[in-house]
Amino acid sequence: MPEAAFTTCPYCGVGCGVEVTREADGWKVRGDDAHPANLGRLCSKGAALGETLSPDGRLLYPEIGGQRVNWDTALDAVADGFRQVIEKHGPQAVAFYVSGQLLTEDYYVANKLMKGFIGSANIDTNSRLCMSSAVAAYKRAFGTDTVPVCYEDLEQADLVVFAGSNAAWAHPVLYQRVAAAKRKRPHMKIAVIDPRRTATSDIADWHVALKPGSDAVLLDGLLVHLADAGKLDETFIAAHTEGFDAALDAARAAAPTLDAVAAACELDPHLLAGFYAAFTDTEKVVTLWSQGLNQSSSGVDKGNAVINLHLATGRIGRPGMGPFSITGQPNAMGGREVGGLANQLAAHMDFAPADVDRVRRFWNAPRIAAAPGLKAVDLFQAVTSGAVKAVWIVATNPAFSLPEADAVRAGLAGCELVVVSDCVRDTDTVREAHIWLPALGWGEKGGTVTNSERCISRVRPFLDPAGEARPDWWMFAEVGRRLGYADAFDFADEAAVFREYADMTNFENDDTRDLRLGPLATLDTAAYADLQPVQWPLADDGTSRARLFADGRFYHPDRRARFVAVTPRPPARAANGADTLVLNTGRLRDQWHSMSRTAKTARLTAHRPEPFVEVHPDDARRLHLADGGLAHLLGADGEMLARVRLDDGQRPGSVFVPMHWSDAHARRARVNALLGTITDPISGQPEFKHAPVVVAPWRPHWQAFLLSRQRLADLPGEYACEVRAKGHWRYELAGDGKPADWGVWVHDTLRGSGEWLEYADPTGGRFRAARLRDGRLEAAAFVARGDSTLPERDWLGRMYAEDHIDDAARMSLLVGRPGKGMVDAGQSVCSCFSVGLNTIIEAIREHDLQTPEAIGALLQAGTNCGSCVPELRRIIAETRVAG
Ligand SMILES: Nc1nc2c(c(=O)[nH]1)N[C@H]1C(S)=C(S)[C@@H](COP(=O)(O)OP(=O)(O)OC[C@H]3O[C@@H](n4cnc5c(=O)[nH]c(N)nc54)[C@H](O)[C@@H]3O)O[C@H]1N2
Ligand SMILES: Nc1nc2c(c(=O)[nH]1)N[C@H]1C(S)=C(S)[C@@H](COP(=O)(O)OP(=O)(O)OC[C@H]3O[C@@H](n4cnc5c(=O)[nH]c(N)nc54)[C@H](O)[C@@H]3O)O[C@H]1N2
Ligand code: SF4
Ligand SMILES: [Mo]
Repeated sequence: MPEAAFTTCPYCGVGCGVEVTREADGWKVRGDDAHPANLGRLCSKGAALGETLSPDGRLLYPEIGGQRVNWDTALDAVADGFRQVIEKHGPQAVAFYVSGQLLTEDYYVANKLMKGFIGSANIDTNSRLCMSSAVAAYKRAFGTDTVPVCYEDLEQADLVVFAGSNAAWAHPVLYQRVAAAKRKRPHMKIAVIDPRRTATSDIADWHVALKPGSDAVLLDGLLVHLADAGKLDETFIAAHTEGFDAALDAARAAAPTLDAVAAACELDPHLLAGFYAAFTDTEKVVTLWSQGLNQSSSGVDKGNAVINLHLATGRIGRPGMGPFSITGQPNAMGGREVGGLANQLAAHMDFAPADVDRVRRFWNAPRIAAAPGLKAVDLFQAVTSGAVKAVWIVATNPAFSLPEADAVRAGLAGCELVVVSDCVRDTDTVREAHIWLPALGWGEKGGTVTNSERCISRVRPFLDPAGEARPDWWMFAEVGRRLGYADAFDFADEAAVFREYADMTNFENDDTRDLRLGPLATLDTAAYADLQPVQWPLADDGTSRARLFADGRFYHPDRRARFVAVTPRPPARAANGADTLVLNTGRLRDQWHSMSRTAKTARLTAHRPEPFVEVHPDDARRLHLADGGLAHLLGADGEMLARVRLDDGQRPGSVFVPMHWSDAHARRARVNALLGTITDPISGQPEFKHAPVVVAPWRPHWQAFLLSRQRLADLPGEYACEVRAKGHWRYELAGDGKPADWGVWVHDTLRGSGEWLEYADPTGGRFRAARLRDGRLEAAAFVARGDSTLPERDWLGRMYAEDHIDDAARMSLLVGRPGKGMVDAGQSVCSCFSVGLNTIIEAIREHDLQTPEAIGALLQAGTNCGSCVPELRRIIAETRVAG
């Protein structure tokens, strides 16, 4: 294996290039200065990649029924299992569920097997939950699923609108590029459309904090405003589009006046007028949208409402402008290219008869699927009903990430055959498998990914495989061979897969499909190994295009784009804002989905260590929710527990819960247990952003936290959460039924040799214990009554770095308060340099710091990836107000 490699970050769709080098103390990860996506930058997650590579927790060997087997046995079992179901019940009774975190090569082979050879289109992907609404919107408008802009457009724009995107946390490097461009060109304006205040709205000139789910009214109103202000591009509309009049009529009906929009969206009319005026008067506008629009029961219409604005003003295909659906996962785009969704075929073909025939001939496919397959939510309902009897789940965790997650899990538990390929041994989905296939992880596997601006980058291996892990494409090819299709799946390596895919993009493509990889179809293995980032479409001579549709030619048969008439629909299940609040869910800065990698590094878990619900102080007062207390959340389909965080940036009547906690890291903290299977009728994308929820205080009889150098299992409590901290594990616990004797229980749980310190106050309900060995802290337990408070965690955790716990520190352990000279840095704010909240507040007070830059100069916080800068600014404001 090499000592250094250039590869691509495995997290978000920005697709940053990274340079990894082996150094004495492990792998060092830096931003690749030459990569066009990030030009050397990395965010907190990318920068911490080197700390996530340890083999602990990995799935290392194939297993059947929990028993280790060899690969041949496992693959034979998969092939036999699928063959038997197909023979008995037909190809519609089997399914694959794959992921935007697969590489293009993996994705391509999976698709070829299911759609071309098994003969069913029951292969869908978690991208269904992610950007299938945007795909459908692009296809309706352009006749092709194509992002017409590039990242530079965001820097060249005079107005960037973030609609339903918290890019500062979800696409940090791209957000940093926008923030830097704004610093350079202060006349550049930013609007953020989001019901809650976010880190992204930190740089907003207009934070349009609209009523949840009301975006279509806002966007329709803007179309009306453009028309009334005489700012339409009549020439473009006439020459290149269809359907404008109907779209404007629908918009007028829904949003006749600015005041009507302000009322419907519950916005200040002045703020709305300011935003509308900026959009109307600025030529170079990029509207970047994400899950706040997509994850909605009318997500496709919302995407089209955005695109309508750009078509109506001709602001498309030219520098600094365009409608930009940003993708979430590292290879969501690659999946779209090779037909990852159940309603597409590979290489931008779909189920039109001519396409089906072309794909059949290209693959020489014996049993090509002729009609779309089941979309994710329907697919798992079919698993539950028994219509699908064998399912192979790859690189995704549906028992965690789909709505009605408990039902999905129950469906898997009742399914005849569940095959799971994953890198880790314990996820909510992996627990339900019959056959486990260990997959190569980041650093071990090679292939390509496509980022949000259509840029294809190489992912390169630099680590030996963990255990017997193998590439996903290889597993599909091996099963294909075992099903009798040796020739079709005879790929020597991933380069061979890539060539075939690239060739398919060129096949009978007389500019009827914009996706073309031209000369990449003939890359030899060496050239593939060296492939530099390259944006499609590629002409035969290798020239690529950063922007599309500049010529006004689209991909509907008549080459004209389509306006779509959008009649706004409210969220399917309404909350009244009083007894039922709107449950909004989404992402945190330092965690990635079910945290299978990001929870491995203490730097990343420190920012938001526990599952929480963010509540506006007014709602909290009304509902008797205390900051730092626990809450019970009841949705239509399930319930959860979470820590309460008060935040006045929350919209009153709405709460925010991060999506990240699953049973692998916490107990009763799966937010998707609450959400119903409401989907967009066209795209099938679930409504993850607005569900009614009842939030009430949950008052446990006892609460506790444990610190331990060893990982612990089987802890008591209705509520439990595991946190990887520096040098130790922390467990946050709370419950009603408590152990008979805390002393006995703690000794049992934290057992081991050494010296015990103990403090018990049975009447006060307090119990504290610590075990020291060779002068170092091994384990500690802090128990209190449910209505009292526990010590701060940060300074206690820091004791794990000490080689000798002196008398003063022992005393501190027992009284639960930092002693003289011990610092309580508080919860982490900057994860790059591990700088805590208390340290920052103190520095602001002591040195009268007024800017994030001043904090950075003193404490380094915010000077590396910059992701915490919005938070620093808020801390400054709040500290200065508090005095
Ligand atoms: N740190 C981190 N980054 C990630 C990921 C991760 O897990 N962690 N995942 C990646 C993936 S797969 C994806 S898809 C992207 C998602 O990236 P984003 O879509 O930016 O992230 P979310 O937090 O899901 O949601 C965005 C915002 O939508 C807002 N919203 C809720 N309701 C509405 C509404 O009615 N209207 C509007 N306008 N906004 C609303 C939410 O308040 C939230 O701030 O992130 C990617 N990047
Ligand atoms: N409430 C709520 N729910 C949501 C969302 C939301 O905003 N709110 N967002 C939705 C969105 S946009 C998304 S994208 C999904 C994400 O949800 P999931 O896809 O379910 O989440 P991950 O934790 O990323 O799961 C990826 C799994 O793949 C494994 N893995 C990683 N690399 C590889 C590989 O190369 N091969 C194999 N075989 N396995 C690998 C990891 O170990 C991990 O277990 O969640 C969706 N669910
Ligand atoms: S922005 Fe961060 S998570 Fe996204 S690709 Fe870049 S380094 Fe990775
Ligand atoms: Mo996503």
